[in-house]
Amino acid sequence: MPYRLHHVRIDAGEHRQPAFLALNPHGRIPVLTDDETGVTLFESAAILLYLAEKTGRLLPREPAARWEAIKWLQFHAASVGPIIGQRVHFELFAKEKIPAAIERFRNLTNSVFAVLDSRLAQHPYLAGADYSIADIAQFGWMHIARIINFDFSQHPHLSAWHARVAQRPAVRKGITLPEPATGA
Ligand SMILES: N[C@@H](CCC(=O)N[C@@H](CS)C(=O)NCC(=O)O)C(=O)O
Repeated sequence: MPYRLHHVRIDAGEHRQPAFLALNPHGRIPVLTDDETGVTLFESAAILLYLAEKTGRLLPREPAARWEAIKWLQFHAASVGPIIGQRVHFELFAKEKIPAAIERFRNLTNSVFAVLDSRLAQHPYLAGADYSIADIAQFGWMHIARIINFDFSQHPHLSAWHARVAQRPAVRKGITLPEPATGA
């Protein structure tokens, strides 16, 4: 689908400006606006469901597989994202290093890695046989985890899935966006 990408500069605080807060009062990326329908959305899981419904793609129609996809999409939104996000905060950014918080979110990260690994031991993709919006959602955090050395190499099925998804042409394009700032 044709789209226009707007790079919201978190480092410059653009996500705290009134123009952006009008789109997402919680001041977080991503946000989707659809000029065709006038729909504005925040929360990546809602955005993915919207795009899947609009295009009729990447969300199985058959009920069992469809609900598997939605379940794993929610697992991303409610568990994996917040847990890794808190680990990033306590381990990398918090000025005060709190050992109990660091240990808690390391343990929780390893626990969600293990859950994903066991699912992917049985199926090539999270919804089952086919790639879906559940994989797109999970890939985002898994890719960041790999980059910042939150190691999941001891989970072979999760690692193989990550490598498989990373090779998809649209994913390869997606991880290069937004393009590096030119300094302009
Ligand atoms: N649950 C939200 C999480 C969004 C989120 O936390 N985005 C981060 C970037 S990955 C952000 O905008 N952070 C800015 C901040 O925390 O000030 C989603 O899945 O869309």
